[in-house]
Amino acid sequence: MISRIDLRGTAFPEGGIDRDLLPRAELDVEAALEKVRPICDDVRHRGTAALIEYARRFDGVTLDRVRVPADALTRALAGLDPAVRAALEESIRRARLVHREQRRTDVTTRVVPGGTVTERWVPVERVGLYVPGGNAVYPSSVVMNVVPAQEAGVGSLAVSSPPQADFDGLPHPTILAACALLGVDEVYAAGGAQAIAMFAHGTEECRPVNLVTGPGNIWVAAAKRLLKGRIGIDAEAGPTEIAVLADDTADPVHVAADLISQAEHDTLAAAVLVTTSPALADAVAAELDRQVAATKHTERITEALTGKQSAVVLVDTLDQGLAVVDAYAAEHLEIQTADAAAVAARVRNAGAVFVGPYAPVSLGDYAAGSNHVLPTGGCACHSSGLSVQSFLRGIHVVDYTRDALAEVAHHVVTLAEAEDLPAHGAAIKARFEWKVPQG
Ligand code: HSO
Ligand code: ZN
Repeated sequence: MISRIDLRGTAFPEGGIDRDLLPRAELDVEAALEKVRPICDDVRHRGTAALIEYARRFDGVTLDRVRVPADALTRALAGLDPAVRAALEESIRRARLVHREQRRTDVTTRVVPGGTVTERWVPVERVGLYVPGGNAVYPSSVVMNVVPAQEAGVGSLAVSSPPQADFDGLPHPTILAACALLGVDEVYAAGGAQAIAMFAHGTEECRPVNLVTGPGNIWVAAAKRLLKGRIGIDAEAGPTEIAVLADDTADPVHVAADLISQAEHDTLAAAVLVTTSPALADAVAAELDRQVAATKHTERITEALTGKQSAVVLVDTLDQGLAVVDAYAAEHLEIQTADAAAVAARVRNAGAVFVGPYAPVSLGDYAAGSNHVLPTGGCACHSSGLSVQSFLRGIHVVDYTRDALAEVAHHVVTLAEAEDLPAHGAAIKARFEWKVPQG
C-alpha cells in the first residue's frame, strides 16, 4: 500500500540530495489568506460581537461571552478521569524538568577593560496559546505549550480553544482540565482564525498578546501568517511527519507501529521509512497491512500511508540514508540502526531525533520530557521546536566606560564616514574634547 522510492544505484551529489525527490504534502496557506483576512478585520473592529457571531456560524453555538468562567475550569478538573490526571501530571513534571534546565542564562562578555556586552534573556510579556478542538483534542499540546512559557517566566498566559456544541459552548473539558492543572485561568472559547485575531488585536474581554503559539488547521496557519509582525508566532504547524532511518537490525513490528502512530493524526500525515535493507522494507510493508487492519482509525491511517507524502525509500548505505533524512528534515526522526546513538549524532536536520528501539515518537508526544511542538514541512532545516527559548528575547546590553569608548572611537568614526553617515561619527566625537585620534 505504501509507495516505494528506490534510490539504490543513484549517485548522491556532494552537497546533499534534492529535497523535491522526496515525498511531501502541500498545504496552500496562501489561498486561505484571502478567506481569513475579512474575519481578522472584523474581529479587530467589532471584538467580542464578531467572535460570538463566528461561534454561531462556524461552531454552531450561542455564546454570551467568550471568556470561560473560572468555575467551568474547576468543574472540568474535578471531572477528569484520575488516570488521565496522573498521566498529565507526570507529563508536566517531566516537561518542567527538561525545560527548566534548558533556560539559557545571561552571558556577559568583557570585550575590553571597561567594555562589556551582556545578552540578557527576558520573557515575552504576554502569550496567547491556541489549542485546536474538533477531531484533535490534545491536552498534551496544552502541556507542551504552557510549560516552556511558564518556565521562561512569561507573566501572562491566555489559552483559546474552539467552543464545542456538545459541551455547552465551552472548549473541550480535557482542555479546560489541562489548563486548570497547569494553573492557567484565562481561557477563551474561540477557534480558528478569529481566535488568532482576538489574540493579536485584543477585544473587550481579552488583552492583546505579544506572541501566539500552538498548532491549528489551515485557517489558523493563515491567520498567523497574516498577523505575524503585529504578533510573534511560533511556526505554522503543518501535518505531522515521522521518518525512520533503519537498517536490518530494526524490528519491523516496531517500525510499522511507529509509522502508523503518526499517520493516525491526519490523512495528510507523512510516514517515511528510509532503509538500507530491502528485507526490512518488505517486512515493514507486511506489518503495516497487518497492523493497520487491526487499529481503530484504519481509514484515516490508510489514507495517510497511501498518500503521496508517505513512502519507503531504499538506499545502498547508511550514509545515503543520512543524506536522505537530512534533505527531508522530518519533524520526528527515529534512528533504528546498529549503534543508533552514533548515527543520531550525525543527523543535521530534524525537529527531534529518537534514538534506538526504546524511544518511539509516541513517548516524545506525551512523556519523554521533550517538546512535541516541532517544525514540519522541511522547516527543521532552519527552525527549532518549541522550547523555553521560544518565549524569551535576548537583549544585548552594551556598557562601555569613557576609556573603553575612546579606545575604539577612531574605528567607529572611520566606518561612519565610509558609510557616509558623518552624524554617527559626530555622536562619538561629541563625547571627547580632544580630536579623535586617527589610525
Ligand atoms: N505527534 C504530534 C503531537 C501529539 N501526538 C499530540 C499526540 N498528541 C505532533 O508532534
Ligand atoms: Zn503524535
